[in-house]
Amino acid sequence: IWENLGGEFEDILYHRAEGMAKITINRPEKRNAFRPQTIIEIQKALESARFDESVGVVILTGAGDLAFCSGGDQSVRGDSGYKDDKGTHHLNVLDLQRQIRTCPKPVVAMVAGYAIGGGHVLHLVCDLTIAADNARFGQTGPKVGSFDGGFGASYLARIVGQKKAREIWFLCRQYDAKQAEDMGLVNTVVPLEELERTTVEWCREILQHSPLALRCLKSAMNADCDGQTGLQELAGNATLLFYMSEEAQEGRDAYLEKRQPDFSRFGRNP
Ligand code: 2NE
Repeated sequence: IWENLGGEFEDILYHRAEGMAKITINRPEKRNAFRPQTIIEIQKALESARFDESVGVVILTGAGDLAFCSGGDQSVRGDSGYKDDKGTHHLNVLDLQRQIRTCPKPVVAMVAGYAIGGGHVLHLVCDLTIAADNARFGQTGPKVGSFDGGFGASYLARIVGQKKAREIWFLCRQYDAKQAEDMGLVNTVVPLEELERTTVEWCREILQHSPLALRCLKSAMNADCDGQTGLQELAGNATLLFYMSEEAQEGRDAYLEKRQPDFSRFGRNP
């Protein structure tokens, strides 16, 4: 079903079908570890999906069956971040995490194999996670000299609870798909061969529903965790809805027509 739109990309694949966009990290020889360029490409594809009015839901996944993503590519890790071709050091996956969270369309992680380290945080910040029965989850930061104290810590704790989040980070164990489901880390677990079919089914169900309602719900749930940034997102949706009303349009029209606005026909609801 997928149409390939990823011609310009080296580290990812970008596909679209029936209102779904699919972004695939395509570095299977490194268990889909990301380098700065990988993140830049995912950001571009996600931006493209956001502005594509035919797209209502985005799938994030990894190439092959062995890994969703194994986090930052340690072979390009410099002394202050991950090095790009010019030698600049990045932690640009943090920008991507925020972009996934603020994307006004649902983002669904489709996980086969390892979701580890920064790759684990990527699935975490997606709205839903569909896992194959071979999926394995975990953080490695304290083992490899790294940590994610942002969403990777506080949002993880919101999802699995404080004790479990501390266990995950302090012990750096791996958890199988069933354990992840029991913790509420993933929405469902399916046999590997049914992973894409199930993910597409879930996306089709989402696509039947009101895009504005989904958008407002996502920002409302973000607002509960994301402080003033979360409130800004929620309030931005209130402004969007207000702009769609005759009452707001009367204000705009009066300004453009150089007259006093007449709001008298609009009710003051209790
Ligand atoms: C993912 C895991 C558990 C897979 O194990 P396995 O046994 O299936 O594969 P293997 O043999 O370890 O890996 C296959 C190839 O992929 C490379 C390996 O070096 C190996 O290469 P070759 O020896 O065949 O040449 N590879 C895998 N992950 C890589 C990585 N992240 N960077 C570079 N090469 C990688 C196992 O591979 C594993 O534990 N990987 C490391 C996971 C990890 O520690 N990730 C970094 C966490 S820190 C982070 O992501 C981060 C952050 O904490 C904060 C901000 C930004 C990033």
